[in-house]
Amino acid sequence: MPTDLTKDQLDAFKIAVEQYQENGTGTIATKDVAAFLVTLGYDVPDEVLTNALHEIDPDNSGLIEMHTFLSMAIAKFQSYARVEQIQKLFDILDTNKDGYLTPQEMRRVAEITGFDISDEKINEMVQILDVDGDGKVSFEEFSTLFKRM
Ligand SMILES: [Ca+2]
Ligand SMILES: [Ca+2]
Repeated sequence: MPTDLTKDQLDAFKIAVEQYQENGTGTIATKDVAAFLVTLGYDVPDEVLTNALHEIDPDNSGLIEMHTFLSMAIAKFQSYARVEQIQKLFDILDTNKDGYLTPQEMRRVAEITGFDISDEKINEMVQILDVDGDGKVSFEEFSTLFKRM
């Protein structure tokens, strides 16, 4: 069964998020942001990143809230997301490897990234992404999350 592998992969992703977090404070140092983006599957030019960081951390504190950062990454860097990295992320999240993300699997995304999202919100999110209405999110549907938001 690929279950063990899946758990390892999931842990690896979790570790990546935790690794870039400053001592579990929910913040990330601006100097780590570039490496973190690569882990998440974004290939953002330095110039674009510098401008974005300036906007998100105007007082130059050197620390950014993880939440704020992730929201910004999704909003600003969608055109820099690389398909193969999105696929990798999708594979990690698709714990039973059936090629679809269920609300339960989406829930783990929220848990891993530290978002406090209610089940209603998760279901809502799945409903928005679930274009063909089969109750689960395919890779194509998942990709729109990165392209659209
Ligand atoms: Ca699945
Ligand atoms: Ca679907």
